[in-house]
Amino acid sequence: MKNQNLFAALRAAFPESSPESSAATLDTTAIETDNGLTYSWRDLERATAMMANLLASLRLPAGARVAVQVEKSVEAVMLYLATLRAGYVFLPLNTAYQSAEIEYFIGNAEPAVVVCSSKNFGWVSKIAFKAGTQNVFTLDDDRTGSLLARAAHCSDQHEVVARQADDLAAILYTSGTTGRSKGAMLTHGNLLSNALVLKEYWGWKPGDVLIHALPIFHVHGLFVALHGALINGSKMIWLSKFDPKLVLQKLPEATVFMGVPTLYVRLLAEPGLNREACRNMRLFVAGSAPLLIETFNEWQQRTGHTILERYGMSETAMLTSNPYQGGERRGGTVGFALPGVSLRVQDEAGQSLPVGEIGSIEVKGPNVFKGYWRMPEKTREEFTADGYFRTGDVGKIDERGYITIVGRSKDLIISGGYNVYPAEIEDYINDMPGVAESALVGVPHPDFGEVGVAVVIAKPGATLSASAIVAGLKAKLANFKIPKQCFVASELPRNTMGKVQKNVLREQYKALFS
Ligand code: MLC
Ligand code: AMP
Repeated sequence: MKNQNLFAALRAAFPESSPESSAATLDTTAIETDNGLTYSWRDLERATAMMANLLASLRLPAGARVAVQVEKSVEAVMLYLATLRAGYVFLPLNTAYQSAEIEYFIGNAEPAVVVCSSKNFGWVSKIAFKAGTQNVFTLDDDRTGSLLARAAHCSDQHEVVARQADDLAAILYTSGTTGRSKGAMLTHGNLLSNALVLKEYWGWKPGDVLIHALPIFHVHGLFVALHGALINGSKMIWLSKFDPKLVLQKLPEATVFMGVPTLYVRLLAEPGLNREACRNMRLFVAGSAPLLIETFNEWQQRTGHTILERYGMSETAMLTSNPYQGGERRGGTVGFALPGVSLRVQDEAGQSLPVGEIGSIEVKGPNVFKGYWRMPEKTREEFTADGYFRTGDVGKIDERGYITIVGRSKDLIISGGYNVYPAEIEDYINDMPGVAESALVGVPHPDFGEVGVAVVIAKPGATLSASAIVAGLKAKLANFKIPKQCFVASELPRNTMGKVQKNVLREQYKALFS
């Protein structure tokens, strides 16, 4: 049977093997970085082989997880590709996560290998060794660290390990509305099918150049953008961090850009963003959070380009997309279900709803994940009897088939494209001395789209300080999870059942940042 390893499919698109790009060879540029480095396809081929050989030399058990919390760099991409190549499972972690968060992920996933920044080696290795991890390496964004030092001694020849479509390629932690984060298990088949569909649907072609400006620990930057360029044998302009001025400067050299809505908002604030700057661009993709219609319209006016909005999840990769060609890209909608994806809108009784009616979005397809890591119960709960995954998003389908997301049934705030789970933040606040209870709600924000605002109630006789609560959270949680405002109030609004009315709080604070 053909090797279904995702890496094998990506490598097959490297220029030398591609009949479409006869001018390109393995020695042409695959990645150009913002600090002046260039990497050829041959560099990717060799370095991933060396790192894969290093992983193989560790004699890891089948299905071993390689957990990685490092700054964005080309070497970090190589490590991701090498993990696939060697047949292991990649587990990316947001660099903003602090020790309590990392302790949970490492304890839950039990990775055989952990790779971290050298500045974090002290505390990360302590957590890892305690959890039974035997191999902890460092990797920094200046091409230093023990991982590269060790890989430098390994052979640059490596045969891609055979994997079946159903074998795990990655685990992405995504939090739940209750309880702790869940690891979404994505297979080689999930990721490859999605990459191939998007290559076709978004019209990737020879000569395309992608500006990669997203973090590489979530679906958007790690899979959609990266796989898109690699499976098309396309060059990437690699930005270690999103910087609107730098993107603007690089736009004339590029044809494709992908971003969360905040990136578009920040680019629009640049006076130099105009048609001329976008003259060679072919495609702007937005997703991970709702794109405001104002942003969509202003982008069209300023650049002459219509942003293509799509919709996805960690559990499913990409689900829907506005059309690239042969149809209108409609602002405020996320387009159509991608080829191979079945999407339906259901009522509470599990019946499909007619056109225009609002209900729960459920999906099925080769892109839908295998389940939550070591949580069979939770996995069963999130799938219907006929195999559809419950996204937790609420939406409708219009008469032309365009899907609009109108809200979420899951209690989730999406801030600048990052997910913040109120239950997690509330748990931390509720554990603080003198706190009786708390509620975190999402309110509109001009830059991040939505941000968290905390309302905290003191125990009788206790005095609370909002700034002390925020400081307490900062010491424990990733920075993007910190509420942008915190209020100490006398009570929380409740319905007759005693349930906190978060909608009332959202209404109360909706103009806080306008
Ligand atoms: C940073 N900050 C945020 C934040 N990012 N606050 C809320 N939400 C965010 N997303 C805060 C920090 O806490 C800090 O606050 C201050 O802003 C500056 O931090 P920074 O790191 O310098 O910020 P910046 O570099 O400007 O980052 C903003 C950003 C980044 C928009 C570039 O958040 C980002 O890259 N977002 C993209 C996330 C993404 O890739 N999502 C895809 C998920 S995949 P303080 O107070 O400490 O100074 C997915 C599926 C799908 O959802 O469909 O794609
Ligand atoms: P994550 O768990 O980080 O993968 O986030 C997935 C969630 O992001 C989805 O369930 C949606 O709620 C949201 N999302 C992704 N793309 C879009 C979009 N284009 N519009 C609105 N919400 C989106």
